[in-house]
Amino acid sequence: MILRDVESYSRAQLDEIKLNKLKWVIEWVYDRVPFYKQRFDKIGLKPHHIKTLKDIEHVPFTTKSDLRDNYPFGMFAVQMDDIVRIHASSGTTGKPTVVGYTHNDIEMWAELMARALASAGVHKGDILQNAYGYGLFTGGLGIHYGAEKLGAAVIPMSGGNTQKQVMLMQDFGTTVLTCTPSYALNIVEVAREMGVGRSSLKLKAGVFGAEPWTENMRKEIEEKLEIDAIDIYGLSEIMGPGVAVECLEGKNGLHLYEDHFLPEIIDPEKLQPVAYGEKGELVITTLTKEAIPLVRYRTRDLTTLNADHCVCGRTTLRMGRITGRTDDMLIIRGVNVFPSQIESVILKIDGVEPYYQLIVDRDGPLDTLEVRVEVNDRIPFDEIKVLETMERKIEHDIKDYLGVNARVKLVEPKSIERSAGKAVRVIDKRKKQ
Ligand code: DLL
Repeated sequence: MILRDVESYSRAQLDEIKLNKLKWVIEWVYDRVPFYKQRFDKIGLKPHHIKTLKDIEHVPFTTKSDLRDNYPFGMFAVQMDDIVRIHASSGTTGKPTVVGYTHNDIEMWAELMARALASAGVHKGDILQNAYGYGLFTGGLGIHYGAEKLGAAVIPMSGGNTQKQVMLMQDFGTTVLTCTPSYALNIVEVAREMGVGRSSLKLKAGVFGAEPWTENMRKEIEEKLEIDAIDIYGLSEIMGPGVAVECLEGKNGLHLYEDHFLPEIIDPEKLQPVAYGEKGELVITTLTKEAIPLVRYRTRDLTTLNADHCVCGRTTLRMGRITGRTDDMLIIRGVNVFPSQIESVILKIDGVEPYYQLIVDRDGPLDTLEVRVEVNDRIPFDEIKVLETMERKIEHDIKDYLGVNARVKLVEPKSIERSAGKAVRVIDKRKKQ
């Protein structure tokens, strides 16, 4: 295990680093980004007012719509000739969110991604098959640069072309797979169809993220692939993958790189900070980014932070698994439902596969929720009685756990569309009405 010194600093040392960098970034954005200057001037905030870490609470939040309003480059803090890379994340509607990187930003990102992969147990000598999408999405290139920096051999496969993924995994002796958790399952399925057994693969670990997944999903992937499945988190606005990652030793929360990012958890309604351990929305201030530094960026991701001791020796704050996004929350007849909660219920049931979709609709004034789940091929799909019994059982468990009435519909193996990137879990028909 390789630990950078900074990863095992005392809280006081980490706080000192963070405070110095916080002062730097506040001044950097005030001097260079008109958006921030106007925001700060409006409330009389000057960079020298930031004297302690707690002073961050006086700084206004930044949101995704601020990025959209300043599309494409209005939030950049450097001249365009200092930009060496541009990425963008596509939203469901309208223009994408655009981010830029200076040469130093790319270096920093590669370094953090190398640290993240090392934390997942990857090292020089590993053969890493990178099945995150290459392109405007940050997953592909983000992982790629980090893996090279670490000295691993990267296979830049990108997402899709699943049979070839399996073939190369076998022929090249891939030891580490990086992709979304839903795509990892898709690869497992195709490997089985191709008759490729586990014994012909050298895979030992997977570094999975970019979409919410549950502990039950981790179990499923680890059992099917006989690997360690590590959770990695990030978002384009803040950098891309590598903002936080689990360690191989603990696999219990994601260490957040506090020497580069200042995290807070807030109550998304009251907009006030909450205590360690309490769930809320993750807010991040970048501490070292030059091209597009963001101050108090509201990620919309729901999680917790804790400062508990970790077996790996890292002292940085750990973030809980992301349970959903504030904008992914479905409200079904007044009950708040996150797709990940449904996932954790259905994956406990024997005979179903981890492929599911939630269809939300309206029946007159009432919301309806249909949960489509695939059965595995051991369930006789023509025996209606068996299916009905299973459906009622899952409906009961969902009601019990979430307090919501759902209609469960078991569907045939392989009938739910597979994804090579982020899985589409929700079809909300109400939005089209
Ligand atoms: O998904 C960056 C990334 C690439 C992360 C590869 C990890 C691996 P975006 O496309 O901007 O960037 O989407 C960011 O995805 O705000 C979360 O809602 C979600 N997300 C990312 N990682 C996780 C994770 C990349 N480990 C958005 N668990 C974020 C749950 C995640 N959700």
